[in-house]
Amino acid sequence: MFKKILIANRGEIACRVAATARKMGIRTVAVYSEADANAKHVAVCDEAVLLGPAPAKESYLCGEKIIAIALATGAQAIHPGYGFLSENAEFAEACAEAGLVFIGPPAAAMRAMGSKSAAKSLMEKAGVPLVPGYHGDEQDAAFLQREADRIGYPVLLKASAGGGGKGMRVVDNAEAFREALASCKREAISSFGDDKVLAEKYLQRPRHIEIQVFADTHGDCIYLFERDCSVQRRHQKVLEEAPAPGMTDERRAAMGDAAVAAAKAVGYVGAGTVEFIANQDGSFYFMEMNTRLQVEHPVTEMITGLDLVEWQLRVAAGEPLPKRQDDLRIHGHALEARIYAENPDKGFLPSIGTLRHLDTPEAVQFEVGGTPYQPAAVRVDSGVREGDAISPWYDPMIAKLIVWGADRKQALARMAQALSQYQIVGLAGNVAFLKRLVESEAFANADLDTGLIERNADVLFAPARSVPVAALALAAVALIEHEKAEARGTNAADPWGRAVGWRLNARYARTLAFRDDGGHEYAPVFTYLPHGWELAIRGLSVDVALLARDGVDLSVRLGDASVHGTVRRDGEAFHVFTGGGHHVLHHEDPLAHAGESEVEGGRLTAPMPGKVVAVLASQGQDVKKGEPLVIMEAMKMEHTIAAPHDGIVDEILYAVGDQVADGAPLLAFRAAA
Ligand code: MV4
Repeated sequence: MFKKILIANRGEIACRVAATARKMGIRTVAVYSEADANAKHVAVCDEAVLLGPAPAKESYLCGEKIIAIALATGAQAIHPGYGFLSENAEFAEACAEAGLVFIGPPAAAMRAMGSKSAAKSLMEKAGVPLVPGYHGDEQDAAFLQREADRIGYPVLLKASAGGGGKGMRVVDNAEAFREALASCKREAISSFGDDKVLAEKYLQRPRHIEIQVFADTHGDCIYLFERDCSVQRRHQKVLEEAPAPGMTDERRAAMGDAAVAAAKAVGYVGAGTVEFIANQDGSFYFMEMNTRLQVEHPVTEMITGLDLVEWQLRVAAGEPLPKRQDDLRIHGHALEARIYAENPDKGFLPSIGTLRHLDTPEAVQFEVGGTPYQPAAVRVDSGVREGDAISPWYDPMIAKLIVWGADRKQALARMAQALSQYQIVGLAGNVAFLKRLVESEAFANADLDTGLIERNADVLFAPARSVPVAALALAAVALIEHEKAEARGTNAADPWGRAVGWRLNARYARTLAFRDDGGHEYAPVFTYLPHGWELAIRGLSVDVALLARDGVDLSVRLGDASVHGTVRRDGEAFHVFTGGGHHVLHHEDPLAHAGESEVEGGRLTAPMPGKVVAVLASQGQDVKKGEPLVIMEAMKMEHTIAAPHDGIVDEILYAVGDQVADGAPLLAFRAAA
C-alpha cells in the first residue's frame, strides 16, 4: 500500500479522500489555490502546497505543477477526486510517465468513453443495450435526416463530444430536423470543438439509473448495485438514492451485468459508473460511462457498508477487489441531498459569501450491537466550516447530506429531520427547497423521472408566505432579551432603562418593525406585562412569555402553545429556525440610521464579486424605478442592477470590463424628491 498520496482536489471530496487515507495510515499532501489557503481540505491533510491563483486553470487544473509537487513531497500516487483533472487522459498518462500512480482508470479507458459515438459502437459490440439510433461517422444532413425519419420522432440529437446534457436538441418532427441539426452542430463546435452528432429515439419520461462498477488489475470486475439520480434540475443532480425504487432483482442483475460488460469492453480499472436511462416499463439503455468516483458515491457506501475510496486505493496499489459479487448485499435505503449555496427562489442563482453560522445535523452512528449491519443514520460530507467563504471560483456546493434508513420511508423521514437541523446563515441556500422536495407527494411516492421538479414546481417553489406568528414572537423575544442583556451591561440599576420596559403605573407598549426577504413588513406591538408580554399583530392578540433560553435556543409560550426555535442574529437580520423552517426578519431599528439621511436611495452595490458587462445609464440621467442601470456577470450568470426609485444617476463608478468586489458601490444615485 502507498505510504503517501497527493490529493489533487479541494472541498468535500478532498476531505473525503483524506479521511480514508488517514484511516489506512496513508499520509496525505493537499494542494490549494490562493483562495483556499485556509480551507478545510488544507487543514485535514498532513502537508499542503500552494498551486497558484484562484482560477482553476492556474491552480487545480495545472497537471504539471501537481505532478512536480507529488514528486517533491514524495507522494507515490495522485487521487484526482471528481471534476478538475479526474477524467483527463493526458494527465493520467503524465502521472505514469513521472512514475506516479494515477488513482483512476487507464487513460485508454477514459478515451474510449470520451466520445459518445465511439463508446456506443464499442457497447453495441459488447451487447450492452442502446437506444435505437444512429451513431456512425456519416454526418451529411440529408443522410442524418433519413436516419431520423427511420428512428421515428421525437428524435434527440446529441453532440458526440458532449456529456452531462450539453449539446442536445429534441426534434419533434421531420420539418424541424434541418434547423435543429444546424443549431446542435453550432453549439457542438463552439462548446467542444467538434460538430459530430448522433441521433437517438427520444424517451419522454426517462429515469436516470446508474450502476457503480469496480474493476481490479487482475481482470475482475463487479457491480455495487444502482443509484437512482432522476431528480435533477438542468442536468444537475439534486437528490440521489440507492437502491432505485421499484427495482426488481432480475432487472438489477441485468443492468449490473450490462455495466460490467461495458467496463470490461474498455479495459476498465478502478471505480466507474455506467449511466443508463430507463423507461417507466423498466427497459434500460446505456448513456455514458463516468470514469471517476462520483459525487453521489456515499449512497452506495451506505447500502453496501463499503468504503469506496479504500477500494480505489487498494485497486490502485495492485491489490485484488476486496469482495466478490456474491459477497455483496443491499442493506436498507440511502438518500443524498446536495446542499448548495444557491437561491431556488431566484432561479437557483449561486450565492456567495461567508458562512456566518453553520449548524449541521449531528452525524448519527448506531450503537454497536443489535442489527448485523449498522451504517451511520446521518452523514455529512462537507469541505467547509463555519466562517469559511463560498467563493465565486468553484462549485458552490456546501455539503452532501446523506441518510440511511431500514427502508425508503425511514430514510425519507430522517432526511426531512436532518434538513430541519441544517442551519445556514450568511448566504442563500437550497435547504428549504430540498425539504419541500423530500416531503412532496411525488417524491414520497417514488414517482421518479427527470421531469419531477418541473412538474411539481407549484409545490416546490411555494410563493413566499408571510412569516408565522411563532417566528415573529421568537425574533421579538430574542431582540428584547438581547437588549436587556445589553442594558444590564451599561445601566443595570436603572429601572427606567428603555430595554426593560418597566413603567410605574403604566403599561409600556412598543411597536417593533420587521421586514422579511420578500419585502413584507410586520409591526408587532409588544406590551410589557409583569411576566412577559402581550403580542398584538394583525388584529390578533396573544400572551407571550420566555420559558427557557440556552444561548440562541429559545422556548417561548405563545398563548396556550409553546414554541421552540433557534434565533441567530446577523447584524440587523434575525434568522429564526423553527418547525423545520428558516425565516429571516430584518429589524428596522428606528435609532440605527439616525443622522444617515442619505441612506435612502444612496449607492447601489454589487450583489457579489464579478465583472461589469454593460453600463446602461449615463451620468446625470433621469431614470424611472426599475430601469436597468448596470449589468454584472458573476458565476456565469448576469445580474441586472436596477433603479430602486425614480431618480438621478449622479456618477457611474465602474466601466465595462471592470472587476468589482462584493458589496462595492457601482454608482451614486439620488432618489427623486
Ligand atoms: C436522453 C433522454 C431521452 N432520450 N436520451 C441527458 C444527459 C445525458 N447523460 C443523457 N440525457 C438524456 N438523454 C434519449 N434518447 C433524456 C435525457 C435527459 C436526462 C437524462 C438523465 C437525467 C436527466 C435528464 C434530463 C433531461 C434529459
